[in-house]
Formats: sequence, C-alpha cells, structure tokens
Amino acid sequence: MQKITVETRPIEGQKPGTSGLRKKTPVFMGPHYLENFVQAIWTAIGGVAGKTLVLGGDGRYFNDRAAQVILRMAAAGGAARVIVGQNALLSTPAASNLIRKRKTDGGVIMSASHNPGGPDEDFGVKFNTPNGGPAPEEVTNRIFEATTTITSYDILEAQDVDLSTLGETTLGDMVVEVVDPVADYAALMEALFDFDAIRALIAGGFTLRFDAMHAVTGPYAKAILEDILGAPAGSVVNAVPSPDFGGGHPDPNPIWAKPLVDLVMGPDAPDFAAASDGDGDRNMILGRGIVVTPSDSLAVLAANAHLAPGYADGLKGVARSMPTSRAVDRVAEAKGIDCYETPTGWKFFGNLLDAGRATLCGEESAGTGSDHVREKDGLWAVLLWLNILARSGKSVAGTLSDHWQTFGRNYYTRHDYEALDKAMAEAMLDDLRGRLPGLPGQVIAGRTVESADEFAYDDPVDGSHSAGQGLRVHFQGGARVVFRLSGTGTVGATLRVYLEDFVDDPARLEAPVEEVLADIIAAADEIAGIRNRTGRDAPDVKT
Ligand code: G16
Repeated sequence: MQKITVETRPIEGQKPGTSGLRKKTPVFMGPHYLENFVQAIWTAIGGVAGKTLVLGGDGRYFNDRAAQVILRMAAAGGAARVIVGQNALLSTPAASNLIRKRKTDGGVIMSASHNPGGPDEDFGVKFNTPNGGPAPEEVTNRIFEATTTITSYDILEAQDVDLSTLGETTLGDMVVEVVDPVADYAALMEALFDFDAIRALIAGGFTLRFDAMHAVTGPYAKAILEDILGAPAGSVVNAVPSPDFGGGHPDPNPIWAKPLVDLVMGPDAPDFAAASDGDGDRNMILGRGIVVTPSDSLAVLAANAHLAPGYADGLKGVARSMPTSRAVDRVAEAKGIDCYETPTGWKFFGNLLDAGRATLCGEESAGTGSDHVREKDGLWAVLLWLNILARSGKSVAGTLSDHWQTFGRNYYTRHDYEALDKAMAEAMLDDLRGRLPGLPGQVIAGRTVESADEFAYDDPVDGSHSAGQGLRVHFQGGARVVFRLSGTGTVGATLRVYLEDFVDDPARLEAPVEEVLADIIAAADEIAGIRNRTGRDAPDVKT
C-alpha cells in the first residue's frame, strides 16, 4: 500500500452552507471534487495525523464509494483510527453520539439530509468537531479557505476495506473499526427515557406508525420501537435504507410525508405517528387528526420534558432559531428559564449546549434536540413525545389543546419558493433590506408594521458575530414575517417566508392556520413583491 500525492487545483464553489457542502451527486463524483474537499477539512483541522475520527452517512447513492475515498485519505494523512458504522451507515445523531462517547477528534458525515438522493440528486459532506456538533463558522470558513488554495491531496493506493463485517481491520497503519450503527445510540435513548412506561403504553393497545422514508432511521426505529419497546412488527414502515430513498424525498413534512398525514386524518389513524429524514436528525410528529408543527412540538417538549428521567431535574434553558415560532419563549418565561434566539443552523446551538446554558433546542425546519448529543435528533424527539404521552395519559391532540389553553397559540406556517433564479432572489431581498427602515408605521394588508430589521447574532459564549441572518418584519399584536434564502439548496435559490401570529383568545385556538394567517400571508407578498418578482402565484412547499 503506497501513499500517493495527487496534484489538483482549487474547484470553485466548495463553500459549506447551512450544514456542510451539498451539491448534485455528479458534481461530487467529478474529478478531485470529493478529494479536494476532504483534504481541505484535514488542512482546516491541522491535519489528521495520530487522530481518531468517526465516519458514516445516510446511505444515499455514492455513500459507499465516498467512504472508501475518505478512509484512504485519512490513512494517507496518518490518522490512527477511524470508527465507521457498518456498511458506512450512521444517522447524524448517532455519529454525534459516537464522536462524543469515544472522545474522538471529530467525524465526517456523508449526507445531504432531507434532499433526495440518487445519481442525479444530491450528496453532501460535513465535518463535526470533537464536541459532536457541526463545525462552527470559524472552522467552515477555514475549510473553504483551504479549498481555494489547494494544490495537492494525499491518498493511499489500496483495495476497498470490508465495511460489512463488524470488528477491526487495518488500512496501511490506520485501524478501521466497523461498529454496529444502532447499539450505542439505543443505549443512550434507554438512559434518557422511561422505556418501561412506553412499553406499558404500547402493550396497553396504544398504536403507532413510524415512517423511515427509506432512509437511515429504518434500522434504528425497528430496533428501538419494535424490538425493544414492543410495537408490533410493521409499525415501522419504509425501514430499509435505499440509495435513492425509494425514489422519494426524505423530508418529513406534510408534502413529502403526505401518506402519513392522510393516515392520521383517516378512519384507521393510529394514536401516534412520526417520520424522520434522510440522515435521521429531523422529525415530524402527528397524532390522530393532527399534524404538530415543529415549533409547537419544541414548546410542548420544553413544557413537559421533566416527565422523562433524563430531564427530571428541569431544563437549564432553551434555544430556538430566529425563524422558529416564539411558542417556546412563552414556556421559558413561565418556567423562569433563559430562551436564546440563534441564526438558522444547528451549529449555532453548540456553544449554548457546551456551556450548559440550554438543554433543549429546536428549529422550525423539523429539528429538535437536547444536550445528549450536539445534533438535532429525530428519534429522540419521537421517544420524548412517547415518554410524555405515556406519563400524562393524554392524546397528541389533547396535549396540544391543553398547551394552547395554557400558553396561547403561535399560529405558524412556512412558504418556500424553490429553484428561483439566484440573482433575482438576491435582488429581491437586497431591495427589501433597503426598504426596511421605512416600513414601521405603514399599514400593510390591514396590519401595522411595528418594527423591521435584519437579524444578526452575537454568540454569548465566544462573542462571535454572525450578520445577515434574515429580514424580520414585526406587526403590532405579535405577528411576524421573516424572509431569508435557504443555505441548503443545490439548485438556484430557495426563498423561505416564515409567517406567524399569536392568538390567546380561547375561542380562536383551533382555527385553520391559513385562515388565521391570511392577512399576514398577503402582507408578506406585498412587502417583498414575491408574486411580481418570481412570477409564481403560490409557494412550492408549505410546511
Ligand atoms: C439544516 C440545518 C438546520 C437548518 C436547516 C434548514 O438541516 O442543520 O439547522 O434549519 O438545514 O436550513 P435552510 O433554511 O438554510 O435551508 P438539515 O436537516 O438539512 O441538516
């Protein structure tokens, strides 16, 4: 086995986005593309000589090939050991757990999350730091810098490593340790939750359906929900990870998980339903006759987490991304704990979790998690919900009704306009940015603008400053619209419009969302000129 140095040159566009580098698969499979990026990661972290890393991915097309390349480059860089999930599979939260539990120097996760997979779809790579969390901006900036100056990379000439058999083998001088991707994660869940209570709930006839969307959570959900907690075989569906996610879009929202929505709204609805995404960090929670918004889910979990043994001592604080609804703020206020507002991107929660300032975090984009790992965690959210229902004896719908009666309701929806012309979308937001100072006092679609600004974040732990994190327009009475461009898309630009209004009139707590938000939706269109600029008369996705 010989180490070779391959000459290369910088490839444009290797700037990590909201969560790592995501591109079309053929781009990632292009000459030197993956290798350049991996070498840039090694450079950014001061090399891998003598280090131990975790490696795994969501099983999408090219996952297996990319794993072999990354292993050969780790060996060429002098890494001591790489801990790999069997068949190069690891959910993102399971990878985060292994990085922490084994006290490694970080890990490489191969995933484009909820984006579709396949030869013509998306692939991605991200680096997680030794705390188990996504690399913060300071590290991703260094990675990007390195991609712009790279002249060569090192790789071992070797045969593929057998990643299907558990145990240790070597690649050059490096140990490759193939581990069961599920075992450590399942043990962590068992330590956090009252598995006996959940087992008793299920044994008592409580029915559930979990849709793994042909993605990585299939084996995890089967093991935990069916084998350990006793849900009947078949409760977990689409449980075998496939390279193209069964031709679907592994994004747990009412559009892409429509069969699940139809199920809970129909006559054969189970008591509880849930779905996760490509790499297992997102979640969607449903109950008989109800789809829970991610923002409401975060608020309910924060209000009731003490019912789970792992959180019995209460929460140190909570955090949400800025566009996430402010439902959790009301819970924090009632509990007398801090509530932090961060930019979009799980990486911004890392410092708060490490510093012990927040226990629970969540985002409108179907992500919820806690300080048990440093990623959002789909199955964790499902299990916390089940634990709460088992201990409270309430239904999902009853839990929400009670929550809204206590705290009021933040009606919420997000409208996405996908694959827009990038220059046009940027110009639309640039133009709006310029008009923000003139908006307060204006009456738009019957609502009076109270304030308007661009969100920037000063991290309270390390003092880092992140500017340009979304345009906000607040209305009198508590309604709000936020505009920003997605940092995870791979085609053109995706405009996200986040719409929210607060209602505490007990008679209006169960109204249709689109009805309550109708004038806020109209105001958003008028403020940004969405229809005029994009030529679209409706969003592509509403969550
Ligand atoms: C990633 C990030 C999340 C973010 C989401 C959407 O999630 O980890 O923090 O909220 O993207 O980001 P954007 O609005 O920029 O597209 P995932 O599940 O894709 O890794």
